[in-house]
Amino acid sequence: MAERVQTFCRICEALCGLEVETEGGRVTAIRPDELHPISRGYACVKGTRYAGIHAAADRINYPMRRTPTGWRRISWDRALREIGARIGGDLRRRGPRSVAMYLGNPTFFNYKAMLFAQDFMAALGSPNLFASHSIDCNNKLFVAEHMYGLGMINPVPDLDHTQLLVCLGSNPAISQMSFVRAPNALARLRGVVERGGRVVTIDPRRTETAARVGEHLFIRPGTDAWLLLALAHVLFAEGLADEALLRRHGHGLESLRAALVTWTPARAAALTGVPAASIVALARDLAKADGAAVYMSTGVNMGPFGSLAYWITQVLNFATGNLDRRGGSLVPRGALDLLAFAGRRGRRPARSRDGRWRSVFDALPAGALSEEIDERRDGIRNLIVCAGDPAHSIPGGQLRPALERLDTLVCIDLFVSETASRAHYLLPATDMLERSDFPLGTMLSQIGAHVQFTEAVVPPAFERREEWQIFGDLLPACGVRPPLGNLCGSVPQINRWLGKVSRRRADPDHLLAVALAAFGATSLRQLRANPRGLALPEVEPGSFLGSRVATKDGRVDLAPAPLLADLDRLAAAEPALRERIAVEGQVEDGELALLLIGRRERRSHNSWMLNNSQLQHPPSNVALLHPGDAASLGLCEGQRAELRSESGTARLPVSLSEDVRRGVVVVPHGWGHSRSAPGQAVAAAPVGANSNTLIPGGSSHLEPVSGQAIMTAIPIRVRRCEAAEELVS
Ligand SMILES: Nc1nc2c(c(=O)[nH]1)N[C@H]1C(S)=C(S)[C@@H](COP(=O)(O)OP(=O)(O)OC[C@H]3O[C@@H](n4cnc5c(=O)[nH]c(N)nc54)[C@H](O)[C@@H]3O)O[C@H]1N2
Ligand SMILES: Nc1nc2c(c(=O)[nH]1)N[C@H]1C(S)=C(S)[C@@H](COP(=O)(O)OP(=O)(O)OC[C@H]3O[C@@H](n4cnc5c(=O)[nH]c(N)nc54)[C@H](O)[C@@H]3O)O[C@H]1N2
Ligand code: SF4
Ligand SMILES: [Mo]
Repeated sequence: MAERVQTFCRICEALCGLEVETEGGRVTAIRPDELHPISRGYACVKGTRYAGIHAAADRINYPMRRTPTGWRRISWDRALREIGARIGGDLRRRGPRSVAMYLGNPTFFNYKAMLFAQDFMAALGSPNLFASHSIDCNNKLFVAEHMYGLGMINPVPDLDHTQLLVCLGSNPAISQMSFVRAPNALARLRGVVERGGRVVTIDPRRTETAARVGEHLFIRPGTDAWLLLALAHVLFAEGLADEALLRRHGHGLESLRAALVTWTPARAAALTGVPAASIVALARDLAKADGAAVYMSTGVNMGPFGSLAYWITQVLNFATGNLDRRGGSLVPRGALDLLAFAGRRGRRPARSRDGRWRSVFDALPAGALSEEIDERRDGIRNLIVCAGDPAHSIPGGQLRPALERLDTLVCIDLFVSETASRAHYLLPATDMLERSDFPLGTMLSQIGAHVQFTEAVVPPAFERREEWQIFGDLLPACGVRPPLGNLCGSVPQINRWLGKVSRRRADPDHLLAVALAAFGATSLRQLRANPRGLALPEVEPGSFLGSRVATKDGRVDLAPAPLLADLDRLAAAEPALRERIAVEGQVEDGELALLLIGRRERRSHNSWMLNNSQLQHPPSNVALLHPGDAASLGLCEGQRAELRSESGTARLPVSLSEDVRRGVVVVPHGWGHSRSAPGQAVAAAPVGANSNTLIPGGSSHLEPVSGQAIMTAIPIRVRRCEAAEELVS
């Protein structure tokens, strides 16, 4: 008999409501949930075609061990025993630093995996936890820690009430944004304009968003910090900053004001390409608007000055009175008092072996991982990768040979990713339809407060297992006894007690029920009774400043020392940037110097949605160029160009578009999977190139303040391929 159940998508932060039809434990259809209170019938194709992931022919369904002749299926018992013996042996011989873990993006949409993975590493005593947030948003987490006292405090633009949204480095129409839960983000942006407000997109490309809503300003990639500083400069120079407010709820105002003096609109205009008059006008509009929000996302995070940019973004919102106000940016509370919860779970910051990098949000920079893998004392010898494809997603090619040097590489994944193709063991994970879940990782990104719990829609197929179980079983297999209170130990411990008196077994959802009872705005029982979730009280404007700022003195740090110091690096970058600008557009030896940026596509998702056979993908990714730049290279639509950087070379067909700023080339990420075949049959089929081949990696290419990998505004040289070369992919 067909059954319909409500759940929510956990591919991106929108968490759209889905309605899944099942028959006999099989998924027969996935539709947007028309009655969902937040997504209101919206869902994108990645969610509605998720059956192509759930039932993919090339899913990992059993534990596998690599042998000289290929993958061999083994039992779970044997896999855990063997991995435990290898890791446990190194732990005893070489110490805890010999074991590392990399958590990829889907981990943070999977509350059990996220918590158990962290506790697994804590039980080993290893500081070597790496995570995808350092190739995504480390700058935000770092700045939030310094300004607000906790990495998880990132004010969210109040899209449904704002009168002026300034959006830098984000393409909401395609991505649904980051650090914001806003399903159908484009409709919300249109709503701003329909209310008589404005949306200003600042991006080197007139994006799908900018083409559909509001106004657009082209900016030279990598220069946002100058623009933002100039906006702040105008506010203070013209007396538009609310200094009384800044003094009441912040400290460091004098240092901030002094630091802003030299960063004028004229200085910014020369480097950003945004006219000084536009900068001055925008600053005044921000001060005047009845609710304004400056928002930035990965296009700025991944730039060379992402931390400076996020700092000044916060300053702009605060100084215009728009932090903690309706129509400005608000700090949600979530269904679980995470700030209280986090205080209890806080781990001490870790350092990389050479002391150079400090952990941000509990993880060391992934861009430095390859350098930590070696035979030397304290070198990493064993790596567990959970829901990530670091070989594909981290810039540069350094990690691939480093993975080959490991004694043990274990991948817990759905597919044989580029990383997993190098593993010694593959462990089959459940997908989002096969497990219960609670949106812990995204809880503070949501203003219209709502929380949903989902049961597993179907039982795990084949021998797929949840990550929490794997970590819980692997720990004793490594010969490690978890300390009291460690999640990996507590569920098995409770079950040992329960086993004596009852047939019931505990799982992490029981612990969630306890956490909700202690810190929650609702209970798990109520959530289970309401499968479309529950509305919670709206976050009240005025509830953050003076009450929930988590710094020692309860006030916002307006001028954190590492950010003030980084202004010198910004100033020092100017001469080279000016030189670059002077020769922009000049062809030399048949080559043009351009800046590489990325983009996301509707049907792809980071490295892995090309595996979805239910989604039609074009045969290759393309390099987007302005027609003027293409003409100067003699390139026509569809012809192949060679792109070359200090780190690598890629050949791609070009596509011409007036929507791209001159001097810029755009290559979407997530393509070029040929290395991972066999195992990723679908993804390996389209050709294309991995943009990370062109982006230099390693710790010398990390933003020095936060350890965020620099992945946009990458200098490259582009030339037309000769006819013979066009045949080579
Ligand atoms: N050049 C360039 N590089 C980028 C980016 C870019 O824009 N340009 N974007 C960056 C960003 S924002 C991010 S977040 C990172 C992502 O970097 P990663 O997190 O390293 O990579 P993903 O592509 O998200 O890989 C996710 C993996 O998890 C698997 N998976 C999916 N669901 C599950 C699950 O439920 N359980 C388990 N165990 N596995 C699962 C998928 O099969 C896939 O192999 O990439 C970054 N890299
Ligand atoms: N369809 C789809 N949706 C996704 C994803 C996906 O892969 N596919 N990934 C998800 C993930 S993990 C994340 S983190 C979010 C990210 O969500 P967003 O941050 O919105 O990511 P993008 O859509 O890549 O938008 C980044 C924008 O920055 C611009 N940009 C590049 N360099 C610069 C610069 O120097 N300055 C400025 N001002 N702009 C610049 C690019 O042109 C691009 O339009 O999306 C999520 N949603
Ligand atoms: S926008 Fe698409 S991928 Fe993101 S949660 Fe909604 S359905 Fe899933
Ligand atoms: Mo991301």
